[in-house]
Amino acid sequence: MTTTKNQKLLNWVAEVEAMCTPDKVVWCNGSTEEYDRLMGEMVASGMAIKLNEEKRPNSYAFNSDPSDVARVEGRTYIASLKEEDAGPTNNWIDPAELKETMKGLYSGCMKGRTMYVIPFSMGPIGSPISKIGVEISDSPYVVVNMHIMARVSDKVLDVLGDDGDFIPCLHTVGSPLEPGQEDSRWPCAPIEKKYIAHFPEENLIWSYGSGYGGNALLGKKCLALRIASAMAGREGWMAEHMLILRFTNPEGKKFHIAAAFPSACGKTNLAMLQSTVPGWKVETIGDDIAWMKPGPDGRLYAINPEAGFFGVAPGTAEYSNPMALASCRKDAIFTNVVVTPDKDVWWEDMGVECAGGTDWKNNPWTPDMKDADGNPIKGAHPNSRFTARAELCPVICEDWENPAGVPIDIFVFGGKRTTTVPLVHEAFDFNHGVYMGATASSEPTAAALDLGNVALRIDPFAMTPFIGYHAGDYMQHWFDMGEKLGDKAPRCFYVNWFRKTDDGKWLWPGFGENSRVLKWMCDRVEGKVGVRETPIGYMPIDGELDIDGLDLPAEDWAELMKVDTDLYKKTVIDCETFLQKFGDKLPVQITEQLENLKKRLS
Ligand code: GTP
Ligand code: SPV
Ligand code: MN
Repeated sequence: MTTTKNQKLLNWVAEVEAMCTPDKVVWCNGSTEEYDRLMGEMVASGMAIKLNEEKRPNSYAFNSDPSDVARVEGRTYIASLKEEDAGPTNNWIDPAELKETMKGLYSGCMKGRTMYVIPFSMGPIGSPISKIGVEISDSPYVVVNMHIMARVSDKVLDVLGDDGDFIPCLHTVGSPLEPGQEDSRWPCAPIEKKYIAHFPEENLIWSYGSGYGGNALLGKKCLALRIASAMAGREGWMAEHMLILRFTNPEGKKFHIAAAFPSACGKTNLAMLQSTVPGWKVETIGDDIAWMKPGPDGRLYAINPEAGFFGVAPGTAEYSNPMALASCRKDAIFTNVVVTPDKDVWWEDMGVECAGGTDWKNNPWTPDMKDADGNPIKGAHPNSRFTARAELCPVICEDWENPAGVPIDIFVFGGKRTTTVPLVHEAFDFNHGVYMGATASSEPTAAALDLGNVALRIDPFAMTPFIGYHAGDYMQHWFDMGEKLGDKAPRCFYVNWFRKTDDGKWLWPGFGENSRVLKWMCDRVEGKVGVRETPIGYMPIDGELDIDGLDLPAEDWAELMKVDTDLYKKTVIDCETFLQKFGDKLPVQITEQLENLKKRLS
């Protein structure tokens, strides 16, 4: 039951109940009691595994259905009233038609299940910058994850009051149960029935058929990026797929950096990096999403709307990201990892040996197992994830929940490029930085299921799957923000931690050593170091980006710092082809930047 008198909310809940016909409705309050009760029920039903209380207190593991392991971009829709408002990077269906189709699917979809009503706040509860959402879901897994990722509480309903507005987020796993029918361990619908739908003009989200991550935890990608980016475009702020960190120098001067890398390209790692530069320290503010607004002093201020980390498990190790490991030492949820015989968790490149256990498909597994082609069988899915409370991160910044946000000094763009793109370069000016962001490119990762066999994806601002409107208008919005911020706009840089040698080894050590690159950026902001001009941007003068003490052969460093104009020309052709899709919505500033770049490269 609920005490809310908010009529819009009560009407919506009643409507959804009538359409989805659950066995019962439960209003969630975010309490520990609620969390423990749902986990208890899921352990009893076999959906969750309670981990070893001594090794991993208050933590649980889940295995998804093998078909439901990541976001599904091909089934994600921006259903704006007009097709041209969704633009060339989004899937579009007429909203009336999509609602008809989805209502057909929603009809009776929660039969045999409990319908949870989850009031949540993205951003600190009650802060003027925060947004209130209410997710309706028939997945208890969604409820417990939302407890960690968003702020679920009765207090949200107090703030909402009798006539406050909220963003309705409707979710179902799309798997009704007939009387007596046994539930599957991870109910979901087949891919062709999945819909992750957004109605940007109505601030409305409808998700059907998936229980996983960004498809189901609707506060995250659906609300805080797709719906929020559309709002931000209308209202003059920014909602970006960016980590936020504070980098403090030995004198105590603070720099704030926001960085956009595509999914599974290093945001969580950079956000909690252990600096190897003596006296310099990183503190985490956010690892995935930034909401930014110009502040009273004309600078751009950022907050992290989330309350937890939904991080990529594989590769998270003591040597790579000890702060992420520490964040999931207790109170954590693991999805699609190995569960060891002593009921702890393991994944590939965790930096510790594992004799075997139960793999992400719930089968007995040992590390020597091979598939039919002789390749090792992975114990954890490449997109397996941990859900961890941000406040457990040992380097969480004291200002991480400050509703005023932190002033951004530096924007960083990037992606995974095993060739072509050097370790770091700087934009000539803000508009050039926007061009860099708009043409950022990356090789595909396991974070989305259906990208197909593309070798390279141009991924503007790492936002391609998350822009809730026309990507050309979105790019224009970036230029407009630059104009508004003037000389207070952040400095822009482009990085690539992922260059490989011909025999497949990383050229750059990465992880903590990335602090050397961040320090060079801060030195640039302070005017302490110079640059050499290249066709693609400013690059470090030899010796000014400190690589002392690294085991880095001179020829590898030269490779990391090289601008191969022939390879770059190819990338520019790919970018141009991509940008042509924008037609007359392509900002003139982009065309200008592209022409200038071509001239510099020729
Ligand atoms: P999403 O949560 O999907 O948005 O991903 P993310 O951008 O937060 O990526 P994350 O930090 O989780 O990193 C993804 C993968 O890249 C992990 O397997 C990391 O170990 C690896 N990685 C991150 N930083 C580096 C780096 O500097 N060098 C190398 N070689 N790998 C890295
Ligand atoms: C991403 O894919 O960028 C993620 C994971 O952060 S998910 O929440 O599934 O979108
Ligand atoms: Mn992400």
